[in-house]
Amino acid sequence: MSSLIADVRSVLTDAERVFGGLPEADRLAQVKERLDGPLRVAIAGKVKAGKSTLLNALVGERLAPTDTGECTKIVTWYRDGHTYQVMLHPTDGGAPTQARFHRDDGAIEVDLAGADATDFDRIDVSWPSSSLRTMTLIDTPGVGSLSDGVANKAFEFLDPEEDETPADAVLYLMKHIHASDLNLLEAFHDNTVSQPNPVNAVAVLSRADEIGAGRLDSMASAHKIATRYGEDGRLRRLVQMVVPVAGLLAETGETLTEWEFKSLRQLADFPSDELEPYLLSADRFVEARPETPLTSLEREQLLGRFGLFGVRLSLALLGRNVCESSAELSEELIARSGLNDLQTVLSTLFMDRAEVLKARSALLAIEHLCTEHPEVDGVSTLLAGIEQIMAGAHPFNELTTMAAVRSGWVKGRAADLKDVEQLLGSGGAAPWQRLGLEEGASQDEIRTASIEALSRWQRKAENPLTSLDLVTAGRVVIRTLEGLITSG
Ligand SMILES: Nc1nc2c(ncn2[C@@H]2O[C@H](COP(=O)(O)OP(=O)(O)O)[C@@H](O)[C@H]2O)c(=O)[nH]1
Ligand SMILES: [Mg+2]
Repeated sequence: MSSLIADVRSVLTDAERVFGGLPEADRLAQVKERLDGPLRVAIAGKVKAGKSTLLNALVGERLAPTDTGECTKIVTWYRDGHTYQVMLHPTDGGAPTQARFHRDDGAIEVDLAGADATDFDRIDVSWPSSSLRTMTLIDTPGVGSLSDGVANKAFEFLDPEEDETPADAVLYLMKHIHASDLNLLEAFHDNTVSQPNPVNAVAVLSRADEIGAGRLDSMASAHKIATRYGEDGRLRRLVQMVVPVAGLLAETGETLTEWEFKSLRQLADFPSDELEPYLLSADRFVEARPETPLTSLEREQLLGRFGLFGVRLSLALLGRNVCESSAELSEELIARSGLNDLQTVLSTLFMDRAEVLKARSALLAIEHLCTEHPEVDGVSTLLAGIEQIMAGAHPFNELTTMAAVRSGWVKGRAADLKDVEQLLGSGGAAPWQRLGLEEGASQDEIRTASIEALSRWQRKAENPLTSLDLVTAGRVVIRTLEGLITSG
């Protein structure tokens, strides 16, 4: 792994020599900074898919403004920093300027000083936050139903044809599968390291609590639907998996206030058979008779923070004394929102592979610079060097092979294909995950399982009845297993 990073750094040094003294050298400095920095994860999807809400849940703070507002039309980066600072990057390529901002209910409202949202390419927020230390999060405006200008901007951002991809990985939020969702995903992927590549994308079935119209089994239904989506051939080609998340519940769980807890407590103490009819719809809940606890306005406020499902769930948890303090309620809401599951997925699929994903982005960026400037001396040697790493580096071969299997291009028995995917790390890159062992498996167990899998795949690769594609995939698997055995 680190030899890959070393190779990439050496290409970068060569590139610095080739572009030395030219204005493009700046771009290389950015590539270098990016290689050293946290993984960049973009949150994409249609307007109102719940992107900003989920971003806040991941950060654990209400930073990104939700719903509409001028600033939600601009791509916004949230990164860890020593100070609280907001920079505006003008569309015309001019120098970024520092902006004033205030917080509205936590959300950072940036003062554009009378300028238009289209005047800016991006907003860069630096914010001291431990969650952002390992991962820079990029909130995107979302495609569809807003003005065309904004939609185009989101496409440009995600489409690597326009520039090197600004993100190393992407979380794609969707409420339902629409044809246009699939096109957007395809636009994000590139053909350089591989064919359309599911390795750096995970889909989130967002606003999962709304699936069962507020019923308490909503999340169970959402899990079933997510599993079904995850088996859909078109989606498998594009994302690693589909995770259901109720972002609003997660965000509120992370930022629960004492007032909210007390208000829910009051509602939970009210006779439940009298309250029940008002919990059937949002309108009824807000317009409930005056003798129910809280004012209409307060109930509406709760609804905005919890959603109908969240209110019902909280009342059930408090009523049955499952939760007795705001800390307990908060923990329970987060667990039931699916946020913890998403975080596990992010850490096994993205963070554990951060070096490979960053190396990939860096090579793509240098390659892009080279193809833009074929006239510069030494560019063709650089391109050949990049090509060599792309084709030869084992971590990239793993990614390419995994993508090929998931795309249905490799023919073979379902069990074999599943075995290939797992060994290549589709369920996590740690040795125990690849070998399907328990977490904490000993070196001996890992070694034994690796040797067993190795001889299995050697036999398959030599079997004349194995399809040529599967033999090729099998060779990559064999190389992975040899690595596990020698490093163990
Ligand atoms: N019920 C429910 N509402 C949500 C959820 N996530 C977001 N919303 C609401 O959907 C609206 C749009 O959310 P936002 O995060 O701004 O979506 P974005 O346009 O994709 O960034 C807001 O009113 C949110 O409160 C969710 O998980 N459940
Ligand atoms: Mg938003």
